[in-house]
Amino acid sequence: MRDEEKDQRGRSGPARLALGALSGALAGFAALASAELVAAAVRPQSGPVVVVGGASIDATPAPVKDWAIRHFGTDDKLVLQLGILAVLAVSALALGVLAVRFRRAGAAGILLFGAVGAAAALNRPDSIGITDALPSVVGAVAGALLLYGLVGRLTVPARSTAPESGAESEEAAEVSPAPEPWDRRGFVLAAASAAAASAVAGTVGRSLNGTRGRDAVASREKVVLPLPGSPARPVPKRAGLRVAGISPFVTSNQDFYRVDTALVVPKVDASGWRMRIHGKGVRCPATYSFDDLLRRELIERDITLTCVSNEVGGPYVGNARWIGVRLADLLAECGVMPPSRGGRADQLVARSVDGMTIGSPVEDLMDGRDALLALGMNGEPLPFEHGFPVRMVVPGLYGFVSACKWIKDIELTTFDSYDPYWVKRGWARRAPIKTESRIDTPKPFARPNAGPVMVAGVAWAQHRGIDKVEVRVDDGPWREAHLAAEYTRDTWRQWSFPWQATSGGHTLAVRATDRTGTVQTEERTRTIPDGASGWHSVVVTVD
Ligand SMILES: Nc1nc2c(c(=O)[nH]1)N[C@H]1C(S)=C(S)[C@@H](COP(=O)(O)O)O[C@H]1N2
Ligand SMILES: [Mo]
Repeated sequence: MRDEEKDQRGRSGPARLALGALSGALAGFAALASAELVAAAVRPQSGPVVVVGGASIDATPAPVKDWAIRHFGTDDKLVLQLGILAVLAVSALALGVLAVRFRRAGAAGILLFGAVGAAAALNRPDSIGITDALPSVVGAVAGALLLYGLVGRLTVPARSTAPESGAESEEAAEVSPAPEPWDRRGFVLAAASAAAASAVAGTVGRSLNGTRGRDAVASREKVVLPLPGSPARPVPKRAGLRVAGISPFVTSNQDFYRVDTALVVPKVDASGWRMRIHGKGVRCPATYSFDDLLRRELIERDITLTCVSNEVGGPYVGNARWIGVRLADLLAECGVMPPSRGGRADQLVARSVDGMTIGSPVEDLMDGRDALLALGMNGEPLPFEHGFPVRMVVPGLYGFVSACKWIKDIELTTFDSYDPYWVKRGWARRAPIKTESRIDTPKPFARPNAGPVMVAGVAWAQHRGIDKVEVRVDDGPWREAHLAAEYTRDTWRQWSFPWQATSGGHTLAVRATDRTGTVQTEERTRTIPDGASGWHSVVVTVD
């Protein structure tokens, strides 16, 4: 066996496949890095991982999404992106190995991923057109070319010494000195420069994407919220109980739960923001700027927001002080009538800059409750995560049927003619908040000492109000808890129950009664389609 033949054998073995895999990984890295750079030029939301992630979120069946929210909480988006990156990494390695044998197929595989990214980008609800496909396309082409080139270095340069004439070629090859088994130097050089170039492209893209929201950040910092014409009344001392471990009456912006489908938090520049009101029965459609809203009479209200995905005892409920414009006033100015007064539209569909659609009953929005277009939260402009510059907040309705963040459009329509985002995915069209209560302290599986133990928590039935909270220890009778003063019926209410704990294991349960006299039902239901029900209970061991 001649030397170069041996070399050739060796090269098609594991070492060459490993170098193929490395080429694949480099190509994948180059693809993502150049896509990031192009996305910075087009718009950050058009990057392949973001659009594929967004498409996955939209396509995820409701029960799976619910499970993800339950298990990963607000980290669900991070987990999703890491998942996508893992799939891409494995695919890149595999395509690299494939390319060692089938160079074109490997490169074509990368292009195929690019096509998937481009298709996802063009189908995003917030797509601004064909340019959204550019990051995926450019990235894939860069990756494919790199893979093709790198793998080329792994094979013997065919007849590196050009024969004098065709007839002699066979012989010439036989007698020529053994060619370099593969272009080792070329490969290392190309791989290293590709890695370096990708790192630079990726870093530049990242930082450009980061500065992209600068105008939005500046516009938010410039906002001065005027004093509300109708301020919230001060929270009475007796609305907050002094019990360690109880949810504070007002949830800070920091601690406020966040639930949305946005992989990249929309950064909207308030100075360019416009919101249109139009649709069925809108006599005079209108468009508002942020300043238009700031100049109007503002009202300030404490309203407790609840997510339909909140499990019994779960964390997706919070109470904030909102400042904003009364939505019913704007609607009335546009000539909108509630259905009970002959209005043609029974559903208001709010659209966000990221393509979310949220439908609320017009009747509820105009029945006198403080349905808000909120501009501020707990004394500052809305945080970006919570909908800057403007969002809706409606007492008594779950967030998915009322609380559109980053709102940009309000369309009056009917429930019969349009299903918004969540309804298309199996959630209810109408979803008033269910009467619920939660034990904040003691925590599950806590080990308090025998003797006096303060059991405490919150109860909510927004826009109906909480009238009674009862606590039950094991199979004992329901006993009334102490209720903190009610602030308004649109906020949650704290409660406490002094318990003489005896040693051993105990189950504490809580239930609330709302002002319509309805007792919180024991019947456990899932969150989908219209919110979880059931009693919250906590098991503790008393030492
Ligand atoms: N644009 C947009 N608005 C949205 C959502 C969303 O996914 N996108 N989620 C809704 C849901 S399900 C809830 S419960 C509330 C949560 O508001 P928060 O994140 O400020 O707590 O926002 C609502 N508004
Ligand atoms: Mo929600």
